[in-house]
Amino acid sequence: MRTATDTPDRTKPARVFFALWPDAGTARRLDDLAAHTHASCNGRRMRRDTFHLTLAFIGDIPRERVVDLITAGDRIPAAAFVLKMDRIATWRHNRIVWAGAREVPEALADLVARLNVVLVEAGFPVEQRKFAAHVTLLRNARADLASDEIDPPIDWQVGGFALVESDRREDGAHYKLLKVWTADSPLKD
Ligand code: 2AM
Repeated sequence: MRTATDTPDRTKPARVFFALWPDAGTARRLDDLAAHTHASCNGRRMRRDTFHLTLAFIGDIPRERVVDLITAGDRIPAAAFVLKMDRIATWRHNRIVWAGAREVPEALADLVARLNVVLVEAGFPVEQRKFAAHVTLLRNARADLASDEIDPPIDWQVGGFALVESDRREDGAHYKLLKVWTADSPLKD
């Protein structure tokens, strides 16, 4: 996270994306999983405060357009739902070890679809590849996972979504939540 003295350079583009940001308990579980997996896969562990699930990656935009993204996000109702993280896997092409869900809940698929609609309407580029719900745990990992199960699964109580700015530094990316949209109604079972 940024500190108050770490103000962004207004002339530099902002690298932004929409994401689900985990609560502290979920982040802790993901961190334990990353630690356990790191023992066999090596690679670089993501810091606990950086875990997230990207919903829509936008990339570099002029900073003055951030307000348009906030307006776009304002058009979407933030839903509460449970995301059952029960799968861990590796992508060999980029050597990422990630946690995900065997089943994408309808509320999550719906959120991604709605985001894509409002982003297109606001003139932002959207990802053409199929949405791959994942939380990156390790980068530059060796691909030798002992199991693809997260056991017991991590029940992530999603309570909304966020617009996030990424600041890439030598020690890895640092993230700033530019706006968080929180669900009005409590989680339904
Ligand atoms: P990753 O963890 O699999 O690299 C910030 O970079 C977030 O946006 C990360 O979660 C990253 O996924 C994701 N992302 C999605 N598409 C991206 C792209 N084209 N370039 C960089 N990051 C992307």
